[in-house]
Amino acid sequence: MNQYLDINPEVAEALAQGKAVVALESTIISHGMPYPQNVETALAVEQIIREQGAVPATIAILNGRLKAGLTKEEIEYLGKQGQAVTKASRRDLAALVARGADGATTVTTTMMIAHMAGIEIFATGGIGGVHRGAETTMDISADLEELAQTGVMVVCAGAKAILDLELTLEYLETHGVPVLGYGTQELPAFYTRTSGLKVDYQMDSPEELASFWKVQRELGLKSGVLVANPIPEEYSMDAGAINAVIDLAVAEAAEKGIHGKETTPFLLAKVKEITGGQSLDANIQLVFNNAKVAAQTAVAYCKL
Ligand code: PSU
Ligand code: MN
Repeated sequence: MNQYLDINPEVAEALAQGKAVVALESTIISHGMPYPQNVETALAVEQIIREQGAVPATIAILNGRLKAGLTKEEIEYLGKQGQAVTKASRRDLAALVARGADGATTVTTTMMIAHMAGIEIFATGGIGGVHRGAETTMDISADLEELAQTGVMVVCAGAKAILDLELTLEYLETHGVPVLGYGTQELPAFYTRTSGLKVDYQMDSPEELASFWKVQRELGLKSGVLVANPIPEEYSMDAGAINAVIDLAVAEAAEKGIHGKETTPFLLAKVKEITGGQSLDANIQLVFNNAKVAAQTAVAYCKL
């Protein structure tokens, strides 16, 4: 057992008994949404996972400990800290642990810690990817590299059009990461159900996803898999309107010289600022929807 890892007792018991567990990230809490909606959403997501018969494990780094499963108080703490907490990617892990510091885990570090704990299914909102203009900035999220090397199924609502979605798919293809559309042939673009880009395979039920995952593991394929689950129709946004907002945000980031790990939080905050509450509502609903599919898949996977 990893000496730096604390598995919450409820999560540890579920894993020991072969029960369904779903990992959740914490950057979405600290950097992805404002307080108090971030805490309310994080707790509601855990509840949705429980209702499906699985155990939630929200992941973070607290006082230098890698945590798989947080208490309500710990979620509340991260939500209140917001952007004051370090956004922890792969390269931050050792420094934060060595210093006994806190870190909110991105998709990358959530996958890493989930994998250390033996959790194979993870639900989130959107992943990082290849940024627009990456041919000159080289800004490619570590999330894609993690998907290439860590065996965790990530259920998301696609990726935001703040990214170059076409290049993001190319990158995943090169690295052998399967992209599965849940009930769709198209890659959803977070706020919208379509992007005009095709996924590799359409899967229509949690059982189908679970069977796929079992084979992927048994074949010894070490990579993760990306499940792209479209936002429910009733919460989806108008593509023209949201894309115009995203274009403004991307232009402002370039003008201000925003780069590195600040880029994604800057773009997310800008989009939220311009669209007001509407994008936040959509964001919350799609996370709920992903949590449900991930939990149902985890339950189906345990039965195989
Ligand atoms: N995209 C979103 N919401 C998010 C993130 C991305 O729509 O909250 C967060 C996730 O934690 C993701 C991280 O792993 O940003 C990616 O950051 P970067 O692009 O710097 O790799
Ligand atoms: Mn980046």
